[in-house]
Amino acid sequence: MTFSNREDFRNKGVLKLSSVIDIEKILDAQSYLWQEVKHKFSINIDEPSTWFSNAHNPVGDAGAKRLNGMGSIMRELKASGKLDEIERAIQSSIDQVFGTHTWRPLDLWYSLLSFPSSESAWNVPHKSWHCDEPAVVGDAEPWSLFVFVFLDNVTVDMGPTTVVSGSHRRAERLAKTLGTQNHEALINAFESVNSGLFESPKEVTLLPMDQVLDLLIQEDPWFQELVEEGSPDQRIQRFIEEDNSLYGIKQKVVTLTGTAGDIIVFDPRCLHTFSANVSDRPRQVLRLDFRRQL
Ligand SMILES: O=C(O)CCC(=O)C(=O)O
Repeated sequence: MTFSNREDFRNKGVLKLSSVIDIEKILDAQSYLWQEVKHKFSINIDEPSTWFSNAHNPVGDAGAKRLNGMGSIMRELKASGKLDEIERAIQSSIDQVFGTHTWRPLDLWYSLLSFPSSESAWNVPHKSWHCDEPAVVGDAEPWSLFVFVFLDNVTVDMGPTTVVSGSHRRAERLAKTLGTQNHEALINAFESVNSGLFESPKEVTLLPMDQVLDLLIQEDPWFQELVEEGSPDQRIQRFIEEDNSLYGIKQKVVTLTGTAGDIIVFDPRCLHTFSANVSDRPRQVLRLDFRRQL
């Protein structure tokens, strides 16, 4: 069971762990979060008329509207200890899957709160696909794990993060032939998650994250189509429902949906992007990152 979870994560770059956090703790965290949001932005979750009363915040294009300025709220929530019990529950599930003392959380929590947008139908997004870590040759694991924490039920229409599962392995494969050395600046920029991993950073061969999408597009029309517009029916069929693979690696768009109390562990080398929240509820998701232990 544990082994298969780890294998699944290794293959897909995404792993859902259900009911990790007790619902009472989730409801407490929800209420702390919204108290702060109300205090700082005069936004009340139960009163949609308050969500956009400030024309400049939430910000973002038609698809995804987020609150600028959530960083200080998340820092205060973390410092107050109000997220500690949730963090312990997450750590214990991570330990069960990956082994104790293999991954430890950073101090930083992120808010991925997003508000309903003006778009009417959900579609597989075509914009802003990116990776958040380079693919390092000889390293089957990322430097960090992103853990998405569901404070509420999140369905597809609520603008879940979308991920190309398997794409981290396609990036690894490309890195073997097209990776280069002398990326000290890039490696140093990730010091909070990779310090101590490399004796000689300039000799590390890697594929920087800003090269991955273009190279995938060059070798595979599936990725070319991914970044082009199309109707929801056609794109959902092509990218979510159909099975596709190349070089023995399955690729599929998966949506990070879940139930309050679930977590999803994500490999930041996978291509991913936001999607439009076309529902009438804010998406209540937080993110906590873990780093590899030496
Ligand atoms: O808000 C989203 O769904 C996108 C999240 C994302 O890109 C990230 O957490 O790195």
